Amino acid sequence: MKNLPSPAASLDVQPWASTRRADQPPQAESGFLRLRRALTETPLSFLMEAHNGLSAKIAEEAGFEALWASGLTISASLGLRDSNEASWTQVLDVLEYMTDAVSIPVLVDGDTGYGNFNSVRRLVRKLGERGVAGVCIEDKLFPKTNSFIGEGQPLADVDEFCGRIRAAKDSQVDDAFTVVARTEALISGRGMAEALTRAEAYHQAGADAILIHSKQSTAAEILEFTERWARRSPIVIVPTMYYATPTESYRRAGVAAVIWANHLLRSSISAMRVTAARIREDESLIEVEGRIASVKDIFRLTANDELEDAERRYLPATAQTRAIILAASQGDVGEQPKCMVDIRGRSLIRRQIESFAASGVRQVSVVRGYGKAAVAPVGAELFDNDRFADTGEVYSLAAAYSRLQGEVVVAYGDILFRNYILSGLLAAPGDVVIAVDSLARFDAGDGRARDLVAGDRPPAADYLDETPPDLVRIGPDVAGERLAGQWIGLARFSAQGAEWLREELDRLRTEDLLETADMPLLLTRLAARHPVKLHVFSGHWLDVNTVPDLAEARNFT
Ligand code: SPV
Ligand code: MG
Repeated sequence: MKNLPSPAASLDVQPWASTRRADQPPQAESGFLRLRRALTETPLSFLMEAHNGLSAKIAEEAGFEALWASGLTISASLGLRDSNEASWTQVLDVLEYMTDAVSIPVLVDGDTGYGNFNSVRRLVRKLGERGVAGVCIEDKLFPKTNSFIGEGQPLADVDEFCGRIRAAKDSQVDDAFTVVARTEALISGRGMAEALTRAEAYHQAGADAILIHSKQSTAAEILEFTERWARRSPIVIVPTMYYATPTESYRRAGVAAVIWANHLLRSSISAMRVTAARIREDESLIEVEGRIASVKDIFRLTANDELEDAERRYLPATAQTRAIILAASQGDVGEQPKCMVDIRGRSLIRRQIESFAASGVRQVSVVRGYGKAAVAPVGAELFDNDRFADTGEVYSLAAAYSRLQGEVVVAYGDILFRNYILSGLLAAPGDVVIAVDSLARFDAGDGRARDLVAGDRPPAADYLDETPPDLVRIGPDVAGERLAGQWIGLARFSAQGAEWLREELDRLRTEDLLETADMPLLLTRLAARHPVKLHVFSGHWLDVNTVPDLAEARNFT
């Protein structure tokens, strides 16, 4: 330990520290530089273990400034031992998921460097190319064994290991890439003097920081090492075994960074065990549902809203359109909900979802109510109106209020229609457009038709007139020359129309009408404030409300 630079005079100043410019926000720096600063600047930094994209994200959200991509936990999360059973390129693939998921820098546990200086060179190049900010290599032999297994593990020859460090520094693709050299001298029982000698040799070989590891249950030997090291270069520690030592001791000792090396994986193992045992025991999810992260939380962690934004930017307009199918009522077709009746091998709702898909509408929300357990069509998002028995269609629509954004088609869950009707409705101009059959059909029972449409003028008889009337009202008692036909239970709302729709729902709620209102009332009220256009055609649709309707439907397809 001769010819060493003299230790820093003040405990508060790290001699290797650079000064961050006040006008330089950390986000503007590369990940390489941010990791380098985390390891070289006061105050003490904390690196959290992560082993995949999700755990990386969780650590970032918790506020950690950098991640430790642990060899132990990456291996374990793959179901493997910490003995280089995963190849380094497999580890590299995991790292890419992590760096993609977060913007904080990643220091990877590079074990021994996976071989000699030559393996280290390629490793460091590839890490840099994938945006991994630094690597830690340890003075052991490939294949490595975890530090907490056995005693007296063999160590690498000092000169050979220094060659690995120099090879790493010579191969870095960014000047700020960090190489941490880890000595296992204390772990392997070689004593303090050898630990210090090795650390000095690695420092001289170009290591940016020294990781001194210990498996004692107190920090005594770590604190002795740091005192004798006297801040020659940044020190990184891993207090897994001496976890009870107050963190303040590390600050006072001038430690640069603490690695919490495996705690996200270990906590997830505990949580998964509890959940698995509970579900196994109960044969039910009831006890666990409120205690575990929600599915929505998964969507948030994986930034689904960003995908929705991107869809708005990149997909054709209809792919962003959402269908909301109102399927809460029972109907008169027997015990099962009417949307689930079988029509030649496929349920009514499945056929409807397929019609939407055929017109490019692939985002479908279904509002269920009666017999909801039976209503779970694949690919549809589900909302529930559990008060289906004493509320109307509008109350069901309000259950999907959060989806009334952007272009939306609202459909009754009991109708079948030829695809051209929907395509025409999607292409029709207007912020609110309703599909109207000019051949209003009158119920065989009472001779009346529901949902008759009154326009603001008589429908044009002229083939060339392409401007259909605007809606005035929908009701059972429309007659005379303003009768434009029958609303079939399909309506399209542009983003603006959806906003009007939300406003109308808000008004109905304020007026205590939300529970009782039906769609004709809602559309009539909307028409009083905004233009509601008619898309008129003739026939080629039916609704399935009764057993005779069902027979007709089976002929229709
Ligand atoms: C790791 O997290 O893989 C480490 C730290 O190398 S330790 O398990 O303590 O060796
Ligand atoms: Mg390791």
